[in-house]
Amino acid sequence: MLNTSVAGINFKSCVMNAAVPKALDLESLKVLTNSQSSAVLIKSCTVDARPGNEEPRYIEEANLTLNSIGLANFGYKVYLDYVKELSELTDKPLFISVSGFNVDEYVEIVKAFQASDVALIELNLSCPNVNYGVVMGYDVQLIKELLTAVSGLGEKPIGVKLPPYLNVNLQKEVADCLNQTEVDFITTINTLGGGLLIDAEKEMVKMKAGNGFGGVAGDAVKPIALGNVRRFFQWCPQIPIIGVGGISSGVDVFEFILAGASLVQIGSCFMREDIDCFQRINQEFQQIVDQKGYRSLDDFKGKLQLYS
Ligand code: RRO
Repeated sequence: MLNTSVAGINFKSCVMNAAVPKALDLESLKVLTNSQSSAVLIKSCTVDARPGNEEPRYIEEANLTLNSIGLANFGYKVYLDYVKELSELTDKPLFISVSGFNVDEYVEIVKAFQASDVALIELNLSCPNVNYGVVMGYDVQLIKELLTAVSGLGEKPIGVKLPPYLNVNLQKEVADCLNQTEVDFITTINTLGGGLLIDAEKEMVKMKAGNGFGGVAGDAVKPIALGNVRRFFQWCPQIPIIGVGGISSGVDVFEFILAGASLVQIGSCFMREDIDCFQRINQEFQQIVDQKGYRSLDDFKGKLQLYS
């Protein structure tokens, strides 16, 4: 399997889990340690425990998913204990995804995990389902303030999980801001917020949570994810990129790496297929790499060609 590295941390393959509801409780996380996911990422935690939104809060359709989980989690102190236990079970890199409702909350949680056994810290700036859908990653000033506040709290690499940018001007401003701050990796994209699914027969929204509104993921968002990866790769050449959004096959992984990703995360497909998806996707990806005769990721990473 082709290995990769992000911010000085090595991964045995390019495929890992995304921060989805199956990566929240200790049992599920233990199962992930025994899977072919090359890392274990724990879904976003906050200062205080949160029950999240009322069910149904996760809907699966043929080519997309919609969720409004509402940042359900046990509070970060519980995850500090999980990290201790998981680090004894696996040598895979452990990621913690961190969410806060203000800069001070991010600082409190980052400080705690800087003193833990996690390998990397992913700041979630893009949950579309809290704060009436107001997303931190759409506010360049706030991104700058947050990254300044969490820098210097420890040695572990800190990255940002960004929302999808449909406004290219804004994406360029964010890219410039990231180039000026100390950010060790970019994870792109979170779900596309403000989606709505309707049951025409019942004349009703399909999801109770979020009054029916939620984040869209799965196949339907893949072109947006690829576009966001590519633009950050071009605009932030020094920052490694973790691609996420609609990846469910080895070809998808290959496409994200061509676009510039160093590593990819699997979300909706992991929810649908469970941990077996990692082995299947790794195998499919390796087959493509072998057929093309590539020996390392650098042989093709970012080397997407223009149409000719
Ligand atoms: O928990 C959620 O509702 C959620 C989060 Br934190 C996120 O980052 N992205 C998403 O689609 N849902």
